[in-house]
Amino acid sequence: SNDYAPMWESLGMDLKAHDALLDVLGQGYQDIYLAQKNRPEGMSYFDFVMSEVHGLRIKELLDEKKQNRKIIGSYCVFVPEEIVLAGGATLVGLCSGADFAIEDVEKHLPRNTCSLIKSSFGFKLGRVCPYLESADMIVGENTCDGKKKAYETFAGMVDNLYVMDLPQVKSSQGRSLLKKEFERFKTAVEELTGNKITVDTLKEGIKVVNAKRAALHRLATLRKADPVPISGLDALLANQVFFYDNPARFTESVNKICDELEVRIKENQGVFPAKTPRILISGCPMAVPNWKLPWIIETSGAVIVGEESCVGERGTRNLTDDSGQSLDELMEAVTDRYFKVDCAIFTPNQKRSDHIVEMAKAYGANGVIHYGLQFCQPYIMESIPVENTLENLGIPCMRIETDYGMEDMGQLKTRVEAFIEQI
Ligand code: BJ8
Repeated sequence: SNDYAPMWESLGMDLKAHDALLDVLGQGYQDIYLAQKNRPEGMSYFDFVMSEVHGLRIKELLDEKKQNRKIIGSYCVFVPEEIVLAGGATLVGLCSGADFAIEDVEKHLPRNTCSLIKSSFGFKLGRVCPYLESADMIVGENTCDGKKKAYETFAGMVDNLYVMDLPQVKSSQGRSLLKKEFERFKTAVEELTGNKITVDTLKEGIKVVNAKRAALHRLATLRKADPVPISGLDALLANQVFFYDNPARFTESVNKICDELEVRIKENQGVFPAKTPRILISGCPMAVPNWKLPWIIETSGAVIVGEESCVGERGTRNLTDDSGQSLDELMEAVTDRYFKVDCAIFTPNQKRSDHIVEMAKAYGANGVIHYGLQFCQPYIMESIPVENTLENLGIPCMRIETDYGMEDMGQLKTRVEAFIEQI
């Protein structure tokens, strides 16, 4: 990895702190991922991607930049990759799943801020995220109050923050706000890249992103089998890499794993034995390297069969209609697609509960574990009606509130084990 030091240095990163981060990440990957048994061979691609997540992939992005291609970073699945690709730019996810520079962060943010927001600040303040440092534009969005207000402070730490407004209600006014914001974003992308977005480029962008999503749909469907052919940890990793990788290569790699899983299913081969208790995870997004809860679940006698999450099915389930003949028709289709995302910042948000029930049934889950990041009001508030809905239908549910710290590992494991025993 030392070969990349000059590259990281050129991005203004703190090499010492970054080395320490990579050590922790590498060790965590070893203990959590490589320690798993019966992994599909195709996962070796993702092992490689993860080992090069701050190396080769960054080099590729910097090579793109040399060719005058712009890099856009985002913290939310509401930022439409279709439009970014149509403008000839590349989108990367910036959400971070590990604590960093906490003391520094708490000079800028109240202590009772969710780990995800704190982590984003920590990676910036600690200068350890090469994606963030490579980005030509960083998109913030008015979602939860935490992020919305944090971006006001974040604007003083970076010089290229663009903030997208978002509706909170799924009304016709809400939809028209989203459409206008997507139009404004399209113009901003055009200005950044100097490329005019056309019917053809937008159609192509839609096709590329739809193909990525369709590959993940295929993977999700294969997890309905019993025994399950892939662990929840590995499926989560594919959903996480979705935000970083070259789109075409990602699609191809996921489809390759699916080919392998189809054979496994035919041969009745699983990653855990048949009849292993099946868990659906629902709630806040899990960004790399936030593998804590899935790891606990899958080392406690259960297997995760789905993620109702933005790093998962909530983020990828809908495709964008690419049949429009004019730019406006295509922009309408993009708007329609994103307007269906049932993030807990929306009120009311019945569709999300419906989707959780639908997923629990479709994947044959014996129980749902609701994952709420501490201090995340939208998801923790919503977890109570979600639990009520599920339990009224006889689907056991456990609500967990945690953060990126490791202090509660033992306690969580005890609770998860008790839940799995009872379902
Ligand atoms: S569309 S889920 S990616 S906003 S965990 S920062 S909600 S306090 S991440 Fe999200 Fe977009 Fe919604 Fe999806 Fe706030 Fe909660 Fe923290 Fe969160």
